[in-house]
Parts: sequence; C-alpha cells; structure tokens
Amino acid sequence: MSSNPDLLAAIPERCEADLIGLSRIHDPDSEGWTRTVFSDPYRESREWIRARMIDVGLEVHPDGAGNLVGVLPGRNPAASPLVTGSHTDTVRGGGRFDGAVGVLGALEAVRLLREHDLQLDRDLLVIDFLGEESNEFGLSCMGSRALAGELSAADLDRQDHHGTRLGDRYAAFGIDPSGVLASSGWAKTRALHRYVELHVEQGPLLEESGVPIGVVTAIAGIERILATFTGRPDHAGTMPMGDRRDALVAAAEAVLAVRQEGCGAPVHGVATTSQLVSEPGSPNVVPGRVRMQAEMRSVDPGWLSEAQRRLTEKITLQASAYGVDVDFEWSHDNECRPASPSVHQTISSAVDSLGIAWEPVPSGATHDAVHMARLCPMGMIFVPSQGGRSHCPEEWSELDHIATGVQVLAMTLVELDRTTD
Ligand code: HGY
Ligand code: MN
Ligand code: MN
Repeated sequence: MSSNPDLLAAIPERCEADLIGLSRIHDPDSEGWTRTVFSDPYRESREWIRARMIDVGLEVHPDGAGNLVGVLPGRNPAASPLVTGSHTDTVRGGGRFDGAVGVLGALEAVRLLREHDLQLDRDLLVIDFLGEESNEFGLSCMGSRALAGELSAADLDRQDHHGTRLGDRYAAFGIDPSGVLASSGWAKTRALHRYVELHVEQGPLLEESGVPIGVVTAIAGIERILATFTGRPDHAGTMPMGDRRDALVAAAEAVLAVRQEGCGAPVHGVATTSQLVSEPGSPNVVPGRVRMQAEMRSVDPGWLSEAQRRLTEKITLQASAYGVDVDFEWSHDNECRPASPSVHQTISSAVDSLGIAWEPVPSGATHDAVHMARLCPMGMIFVPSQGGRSHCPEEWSELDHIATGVQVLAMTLVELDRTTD
C-alpha cells in the first residue's frame, strides 16, 4: 500500500470525528465514560457503530452471540477470511480509547483500502465484540468467547448480585440466549485466516521509550481469587485484643501479601486486590467474616501458577496466627496467549517499511485477541497511552499515534491477505 500523503492526511480527522462521535454516547450520570454491556448507552452505541460500518461499505451481520460483524467482501469468498476488531463497551468510569481505537481504527483501515482501490483476496471481517470488559457475572470477552466456542450453558446460568441470570440479560438486550449457544463457535465452522487487533497499550512502556508503535509479544494470563476469611464476631468494646479472631485484620495482611507477590515477579507479573467486604460491618462488632476479591496476571504461566500456590500458603498461615480460617475460590479468566510469530513479523515489517520505530511489548491487559487466538494466528498493534493510564477518564492517546496505528493495521491486513498458509 503506497503511503500516499494526501490520503493518509485524512486519517487523523476522520478518526477524531469517529472517536468524538462514539464518546458522546455514555451514561451521563457516571463520571468519565461508562458504556457497560447490556446498558442503554451500550445499546445506543451499537446502533451508532452499525451505522458507521454501513457508511464505510461493510455488509453488517449481527451474529447470534451479539457481536456486530461487518464484512468487506474479497475477490475470493471461498478463501478463509481475515479478521480485525475490538470492543466498544467500557468499564464504569472508563475512558474514550480502550477498545474504541480498535473498532474505529478498523473502520478507517477499510476506508483506506477502498480509497487505495485495494480489494483484498479474502473477505475482511470487522467485529465489534460484545462485552469485552469483565462484568458483574465475572465473565470478560463474552462475544469473542462465544465466537470461539468457549461460552457454555453454565455461563448463561451465572448470576449477578441481584440474582439475575446472564442468559436473561442477553434476552432483555434482544439477543436470544439459545442463539448465543447455537451460534457459539460459528467461526470454528469457517476457518479464519488471521486476526489482528489495534489497541491502546493501557500501560507506560511505549511512552517511556518514546516509541509510537508496540507489537505485542504475548497477552497475560489472569487468575482471580475470591477468599473468604472466617473469624468470630465479638463485642468490640469488651473482647481483649489478644483473644480476638478478627477476620478483617487477617484479610488486611492478605492484601499486603497479594501486593508483595505482584512486586516480586521476575518477568511481567502483577497482583491486585480490588475488594474487601467485611461483615457485619458495624463499628462495635469485631469483623467475623471478610470476602476478598483479587487477581494475578502474568505473561509467564510458570510464575502465575507458582504465585497462586505461594499466596494460598502464605495467606492461610498468616490468618491462622489470628485464629482465622480462609477458603479460596480461584477462577481462571484466560490463559497466557503468545502472539503468532508470523503475524508479529508481518506487523513489525509494516512498521519498518514506514521507517517508524517500534518495540515488542507484553500485554498486561486482556483482549478479545486471547480468544480469537484459539481460531487462527493472532497479532496485536499497540499505540501509546498517556501516562500509561487507562480504565479511567484521564485515558488519552494522541491522534497521530492512532493514525499511525491505523496505517500499520491496513498495511498488515494487505500483507496477511497475500499469505497462503
Ligand atoms: O481486564 C482487562 O485487562 C481488559 O481491559 N478487559
Ligand atoms: Mn480493551
Ligand atoms: Mn478494558
């Protein structure tokens, strides 16, 4: 693809217009940008995305799993298709770039292909995946899991803290739950060729090295912990300190143990406690029970499983010193997934041909790419996040970086289209 300066000059303006357009659709009562899955703002934003897909000439087919699938027909419909995309749902109080850059950047890449009269041999699928962010059902990447055949009937029976089933939330959103399972794995029936996702880094590595493009080496695996500390409720005014079985003190030590484990990771590894729920929560009662929610991530699967074992031992031992018992429920969110070396090579060659610097980066954030990697060789392109911030209103990426990322995405798709294996 020639780097025709006139055409490429259009990218920043169009991407900016699309990012502004999408960021107008969010929950007005929540700070930052909130477009959580199944919410009204999310419903509105999907209609907006569908219209943008049609504007750029895609044939839009919502698949049975709630993903919005735009198809750019290739010359050879029998060939296995290329796939790109991301998500447009957000965390609560999130930002304007996480996920949006990948979906809107893919639309811009389609515009560039058309403006350069570049018809691909293969169909190109542009997907806005349903519900990438982790939600109250404890399930992230719902759309890409379904597409990869990883969503089960048991998942649809998951309940939120109101007791509502996930399947019923699909139905209330207008997606037939039986269709979600029936369509699940549709991509397994039609072999996919390659998957590439453009995304903001959501971390500080690219900004620190002053490099505009990251080529992802691997996406971190995630293990989540729900630990229940059982002590003994007592009168806070009369029970001597040495005789207490204070569940919250034991949990507080566990929070520090989680942090210590994360800080000790030799490669990329992090650990975060996100919630402590103390019962009964009255000021005059020694906490009898505490539930702690935490997670660990690493691109090093060996470290991740060892860290789980160490943390379980350490927290149990520490709690016993306070006469507090601990039960652990570990939930596996996703495997650590290396990017395909050949797709990594294609992306980095595209960046080299533009004479732009790039660096290999791990992704501590998870993405739909983790599940798409089950279906075909996967790669990801990162652009810098200002201050490494994300999942917050301050999330920001420079338009010229996004435009470069779009150009690299378009060039990568053209190259991958030519690969045959
Ligand atoms: O949790 C994540 O890493 C992603 O932002 N959903
Ligand atoms: Mn994301
Ligand atoms: Mn996110």
